[in-house]
Amino acid sequence: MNMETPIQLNQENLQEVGSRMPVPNYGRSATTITIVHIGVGGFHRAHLAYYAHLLNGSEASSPATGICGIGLREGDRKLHDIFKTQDHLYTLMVKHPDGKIDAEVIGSIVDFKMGTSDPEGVIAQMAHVNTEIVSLTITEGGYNFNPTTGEFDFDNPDIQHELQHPEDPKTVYGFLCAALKRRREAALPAFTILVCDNIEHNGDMMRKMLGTFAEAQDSNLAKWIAQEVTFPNSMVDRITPVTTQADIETLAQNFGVQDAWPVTCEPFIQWVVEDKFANGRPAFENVGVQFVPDVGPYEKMKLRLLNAGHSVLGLLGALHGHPTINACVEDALFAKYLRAFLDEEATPILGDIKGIDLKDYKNSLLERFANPNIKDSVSRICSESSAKLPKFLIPTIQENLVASGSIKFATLVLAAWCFYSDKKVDQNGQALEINDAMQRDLHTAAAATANDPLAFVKQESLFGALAENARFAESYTSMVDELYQGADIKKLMQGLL
Ligand code: CS2
Repeated sequence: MNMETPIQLNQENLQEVGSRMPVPNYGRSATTITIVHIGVGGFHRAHLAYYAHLLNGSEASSPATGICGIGLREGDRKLHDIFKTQDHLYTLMVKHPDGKIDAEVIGSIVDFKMGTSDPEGVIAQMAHVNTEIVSLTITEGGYNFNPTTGEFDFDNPDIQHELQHPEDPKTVYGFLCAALKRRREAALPAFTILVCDNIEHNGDMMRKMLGTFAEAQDSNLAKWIAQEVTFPNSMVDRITPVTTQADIETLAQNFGVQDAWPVTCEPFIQWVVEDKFANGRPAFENVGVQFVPDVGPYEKMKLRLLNAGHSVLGLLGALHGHPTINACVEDALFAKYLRAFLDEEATPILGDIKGIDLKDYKNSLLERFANPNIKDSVSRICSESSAKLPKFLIPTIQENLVASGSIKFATLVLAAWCFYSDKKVDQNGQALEINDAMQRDLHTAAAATANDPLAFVKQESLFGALAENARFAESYTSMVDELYQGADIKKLMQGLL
């Protein structure tokens, strides 16, 4: 298909856009906002918002579920402004392995508010009588706790400000408490807080963090929250690469639609959630969401296999100079290495997961990673490694140390991460794109490797007491020594297989 003039995506043009790709078949103006979502990145738009859209399309008669997006950081303003011109419509481009792209306009997000400039609007939306759920994708590093102790970080100046000035919230905790306080005062039921980030026991973690914050701010409110709010644990899954200019152009050229910020993703989608909703929920089970009594085993499986597998490929791939995850698994050595890590280090400590064949799961992971059309950049995978590795990879090493299991495949990834943080170039001398909230600390610690080979892994907030374990220290030291002496990463990988 080659279109002459792409049509601008917005509500007014929706019918015309509908001649080029599927568009919402439900009345968007009649939706009821029952979900308020904090952190509207690509993942939310490919996942929860997509499920809500599917449900709306299948339930023509009942009121459609509307989502109000919330941005709590100035960086969210770009999407806020684009959404304004597009009536909160966006295109989801599902990329299949054979090169086919299914593009569809998603209509479930119907409003977007910025906490930085309209805090009252955000609180009022959460406190609205219709709000059933406040969901979150604020990234693994966004929950304000110490990764090794798991304790709430009261040193954050924004948190200190909110404790003194509950009426002027800045963080997710300040906003949630302000809104819950208002609901309690208005004798409205609480809402469910639904965390959709890759953290084991993500709901339990949130219950603890919000409880700690609320206790420090208003202990009566903390009691009410403990009794009334529910925090289902959930496992979320859909690979959602960063949108590129090329995606925007493909959409305009091949589909004839102008969308300033489409979202691309893989065909696979999964959401496993505990059915603990304080104030009702959409009938998500009708569109494939799995409700289970205990999501723990699913979360652990996904974090320790998929997310850890991504980090293994990402950090080793970055050093070698592979640009994407599919380029990594097209390299037979990387594919073999990944499989060895999954089979020999990640799987033994997972145990049995009821109803899941781990072999099938791993095979499907390799297929998903290999999707040549996805082009998921290793820079996305390596971004915020300081928030990811303590949840995805380091526990696997710690548990294998206790169980006398293999640690070598994961340990090389930590050595690669040190080299990556220190040198900031790949092994061909090409600059790496590094995004990490702890970038400076990581660099400083890594740069001390020449004097102390364990300097990087002595960062306790990330690695706990790992450096004190003799077996780990020996293995890591020899790997980091070889890397710093210029050994090729692929040779080191080969040597471990
Ligand atoms: C990735 C995840 O950020 C990462 O490192 O592993 O974003 C991953 O793509 C998603 O969790 C897939 O569901």
